[in-house]
Amino acid sequence: MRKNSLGDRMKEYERTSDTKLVRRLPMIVRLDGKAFHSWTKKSGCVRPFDHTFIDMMAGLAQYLCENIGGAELAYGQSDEISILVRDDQNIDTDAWFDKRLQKVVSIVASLATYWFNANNAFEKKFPAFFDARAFILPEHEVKNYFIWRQEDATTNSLSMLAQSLYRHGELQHRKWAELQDMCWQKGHNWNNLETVEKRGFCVYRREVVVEGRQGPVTRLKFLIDRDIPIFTSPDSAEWWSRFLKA
Ligand SMILES: Nc1nc2c(ncn2[C@@H]2O[C@H](COP(=O)(O)OP(=O)(O)OP(=O)(O)O)[C@@H](O)[C@H]2O)c(=O)[nH]1
Ligand SMILES: [Mg+2]
Repeated sequence: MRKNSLGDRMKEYERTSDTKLVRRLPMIVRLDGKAFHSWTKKSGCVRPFDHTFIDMMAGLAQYLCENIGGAELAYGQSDEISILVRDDQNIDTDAWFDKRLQKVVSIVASLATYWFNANNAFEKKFPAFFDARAFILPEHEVKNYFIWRQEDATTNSLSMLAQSLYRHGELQHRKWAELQDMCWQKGHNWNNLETVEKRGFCVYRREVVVEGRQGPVTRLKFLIDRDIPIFTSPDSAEWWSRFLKA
């Protein structure tokens, strides 16, 4: 074959944009609903927290964990889901799609878009789309990443509650305690919201007993946890230990 044939030249163009993330380091994949401010409105989502929508997002997180090789933990809040993916379980563990960035993000976004639309539980079914990004980070930042997203969830949660009770102009430049107080004045104590409304949900493997051929057997399955701890709390250290390397 002639060197520098048309195919070689085109493959070279492709190859230079085919980024691979570093092996054996934790990878985070985050997806986010595209223009969900309008999608939730058109679909008739209840404000401030719509449990049909939250259940769809939690079901989506479970589906993604089951379909992303190496997924260990998913954390969801609002219209976003972050997934911790590992490829360092054993010395010969393969990385999902070789950690090729374009493959990973395009497949995750299409898996999400497929599942979410196929399982849309609203009466008015508007098409929904997701973007996805993936990156690696040092082991000691894994927990901090999830703390960052959970703090965002908590701030959003109080804003969502306040926005459902007051006009936009009344809420500008208000501090956390002021917003809480304003909600309380209208009979809504933010502290008494459900955990999933205040800080999101997780999906991770837990033991379940299933019926095998020779009686009940224990299996590990990805399940939704709607009662997750505050990630910065010292009490959550044991909960975290199942996802973090020593
Ligand atoms: N009514 C209702 N809306 C929600 C709920 N959860 C999330 N949303 C909406 O989803 C939006 C998600 O915010 P963003 O992801 O920042 O904004 P976006 O409109 O999706 O825009 P892009 O992500 O940049 O495409 C929120 O601003 C809310 O409007 C819910 O439980 N009920
Ligand atoms: Mg969005």
